[in-house]
Amino acid sequence: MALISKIFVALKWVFRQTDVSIYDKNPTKNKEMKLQINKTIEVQIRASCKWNSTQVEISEGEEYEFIATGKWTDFTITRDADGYTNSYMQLFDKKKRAKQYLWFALISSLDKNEDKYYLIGKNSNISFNENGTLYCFANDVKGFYWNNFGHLTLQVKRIK
Ligand SMILES: [Ca+2]
Repeated sequence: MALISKIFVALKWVFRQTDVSIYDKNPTKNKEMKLQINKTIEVQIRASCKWNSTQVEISEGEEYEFIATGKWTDFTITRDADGYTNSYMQLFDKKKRAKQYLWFALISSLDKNEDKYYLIGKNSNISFNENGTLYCFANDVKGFYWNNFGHLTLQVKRIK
């Protein structure tokens, strides 16, 4: 058991070294910005990060198109932004952050609001009726981000 936990600590370290987002390297550049209509930006959403800031500032009445590519890994299960479930994980459904959505589905929130989550998944259009900075995360239990690896690439396009 001790050996297994050492292996995971080592794995976690390796992934941290190889999967560092640009935000970690440039914390001073972490400034919010407004997207113009029809403009697209691309951001990395890390599986091990509870709140990935996209830096996109959203205002009430705006609509965005999201396209997420790539795969990320929950412990041993590698999936895309639409997430997954299975009979074992269903036992813990009540513990995940956005209970109504699948495990490891790509979820967003404005200003880290934990009372209102938006499902992004692989592809979606969302109209927002509130203001705030867009944050994203892999749907998981709060204390279990340590065994998450990899990242998705998310394109955020303002369409209205
Ligand atoms: Ca996990």
